[in-house]
Amino acid sequence: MTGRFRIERIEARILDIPTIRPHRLSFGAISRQSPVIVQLWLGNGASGFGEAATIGGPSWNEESPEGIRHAIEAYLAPVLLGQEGGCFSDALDRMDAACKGNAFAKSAVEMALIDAMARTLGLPAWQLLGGKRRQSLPLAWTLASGDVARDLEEAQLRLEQRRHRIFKMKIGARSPEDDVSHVAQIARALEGRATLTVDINQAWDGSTARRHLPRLIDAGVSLIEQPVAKWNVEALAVLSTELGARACIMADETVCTPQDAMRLARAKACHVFSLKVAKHGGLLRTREVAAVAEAADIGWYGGTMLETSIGSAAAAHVFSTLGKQHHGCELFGPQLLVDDLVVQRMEIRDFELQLPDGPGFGVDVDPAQLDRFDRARTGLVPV
Ligand code: MUC
Ligand code: MG
Repeated sequence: MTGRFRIERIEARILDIPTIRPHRLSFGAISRQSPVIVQLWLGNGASGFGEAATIGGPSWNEESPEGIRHAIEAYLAPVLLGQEGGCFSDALDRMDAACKGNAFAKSAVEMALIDAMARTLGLPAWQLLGGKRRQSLPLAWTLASGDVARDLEEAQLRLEQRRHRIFKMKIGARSPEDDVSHVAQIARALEGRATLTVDINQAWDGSTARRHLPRLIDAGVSLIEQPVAKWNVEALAVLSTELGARACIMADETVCTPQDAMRLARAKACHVFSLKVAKHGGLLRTREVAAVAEAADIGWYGGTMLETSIGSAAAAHVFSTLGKQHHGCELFGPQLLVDDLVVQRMEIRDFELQLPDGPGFGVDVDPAQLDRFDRARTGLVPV
């Protein structure tokens, strides 16, 4: 080994970036994102960036920005330093041997490694991930202000700008009756012009979901994400059977590992997987989960953890390599943040996100923006 591609240095920092408006989910509202940004250098001086974003600290799942950074610095970086950069699967094995779980932390490191290798080879990352099959994907926007008038104003503007015509509504914080009424008002106002989906983020039990989901479908909702707790595969299976002719049930929190994917497929518990690079533990494992979906005749959706343009572009690269049975993507994180970390954002044209085709993930990080939002400089400002 010449040392050219040896992994030389790995750094992780936490940034705090405010959102353009409070983003309300079933488990709370967020007013900032705190992505962990990883930079990884190879022996030849080339470097790449990775990102792991959580939603509401450790509210969405077990990992928090502080825990992710600690796992990277204390356990993941030490087992990779000095190793051959091009051996991606070996790097995953080493990280797994050193550290159980911690999928988000591993994904940020693997992302930075793949970006660094692709950049030093002068290739877009999709070339190291099986090759692209598409240049763009329909892009959803999430309506989560909690207010019907504000949600409608956002939706109208995005339709006029030809940016989004798939709208996902985050529900589950209020009573199911209030949620149904909120969604129905939006559905009536957008009828014939947009596709509507809902994400309940595990808030309902099985019987609440059986009672209220048909009313959401009557209102015009066609894709229903994670209505029940992540462990409740049995309820997902019942809902998929009962509602399958009229709408699709999508698993999000329930589907993290390839083994989760197998379990859902065997139980016929959903029609779609929401794929997210962070929860699967990286780009290669996202492809493994997608392979189970394809083999089981389950569709996929390009999910987000509201990453900046670094993590969103990485996700766009792996999504570009996947099969045809998709429901678009929601890589809108950069637009929800007051500012971004890259020189130029990915283009959105004719309701589709365009794949950035330059070297690595095709976006160039602005170091001044990293410094501007770095928690080590700003301190953690309460919001
Ligand atoms: C989730 O559970 O899907 C993604 C988009 C959004 O608005 O919230 C997230 C998390
Ligand atoms: Mg979700």
